Amino acid sequence: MRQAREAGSGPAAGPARTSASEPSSARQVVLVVPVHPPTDALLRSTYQTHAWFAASDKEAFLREVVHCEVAVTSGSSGIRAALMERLPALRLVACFGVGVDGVDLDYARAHGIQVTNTPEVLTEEVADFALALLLSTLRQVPQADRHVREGHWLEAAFPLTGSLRDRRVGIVGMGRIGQAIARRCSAFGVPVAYHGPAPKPGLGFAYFDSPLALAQACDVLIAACRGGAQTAGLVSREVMKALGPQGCLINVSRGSVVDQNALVELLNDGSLGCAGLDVFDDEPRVPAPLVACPRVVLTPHMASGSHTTRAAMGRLTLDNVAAYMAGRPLLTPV
Ligand code: 8YV
Repeated sequence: MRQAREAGSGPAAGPARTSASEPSSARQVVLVVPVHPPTDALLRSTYQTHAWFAASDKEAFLREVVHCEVAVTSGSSGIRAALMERLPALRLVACFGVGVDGVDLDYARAHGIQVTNTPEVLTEEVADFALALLLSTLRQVPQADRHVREGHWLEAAFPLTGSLRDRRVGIVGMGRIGQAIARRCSAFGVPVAYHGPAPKPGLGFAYFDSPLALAQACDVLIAACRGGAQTAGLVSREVMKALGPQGCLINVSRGSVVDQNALVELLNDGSLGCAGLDVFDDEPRVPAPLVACPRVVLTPHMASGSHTTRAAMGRLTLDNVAAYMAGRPLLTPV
């Protein structure tokens, strides 16, 4: 088993790991999945990179990167323990994204592999997007756009829509993103309540100790919690039923948080009013019944996907890699 190192210690701080006969491990990076192209270009121009996702001969690839200490991946894909096991020199996994549910953190911890993510730089963007999705879903903005484009306005007025007025919003997950969503909802004049592992003193919003109790008190539910085993299925069939036929579910968290099969059934039988979804169980595959459902707004996991925010995420990812390479403390260790 590899030895755990002190947080932030990169090759410059550690004992010499290479000899003349060994290929140098310094300035080499494994790219696990494709990330933001400008960040990818910066990584490729700064380091010797090895793209796992593009390697046709995986065994030859693993021999080539046997001394690589750094891997870069996305928040949504992470890196599986099975791959970490095959990278014996791995010391840093730098995630382009705030979520690290795709990284086997227990494995990383047990093997002295540090993990970084990109918190804060995407908080406001994701919260903006949650509100965009909420208003688009309730007011049926994409459906109305299609009505105009397809010439139906010439035949009939667009039907009246639901509204954010008189709604009570429940937020599942009151971390940085949940709080940024709550601030926006307050500015829109709608009351907010929340559920999380524990109440957060000083926020001034009502706390409910289960998603079901929250859904019973609200008619809009916004999932903004982290993904992973702890939150899998948190928005269950019962929770969505409690939102009711006028209820609205928004998900900017992870597909795993919502029981997707139950969601489809409840939308189709009218037990749940509408949904706005940026994340899905098996991305980029979206079940046909969701695609066919007229009361759903679907977006391709893009809440953080603006030029500005993805560039900031890229800078932070690169800064973490550079800190590791220089033996400095990591900026945003998980
Ligand atoms: C990104 C995300 O879409 O931050 C996260 O956890 O899921 C997103 O912001 C993703 O990391 C980009 O690949």
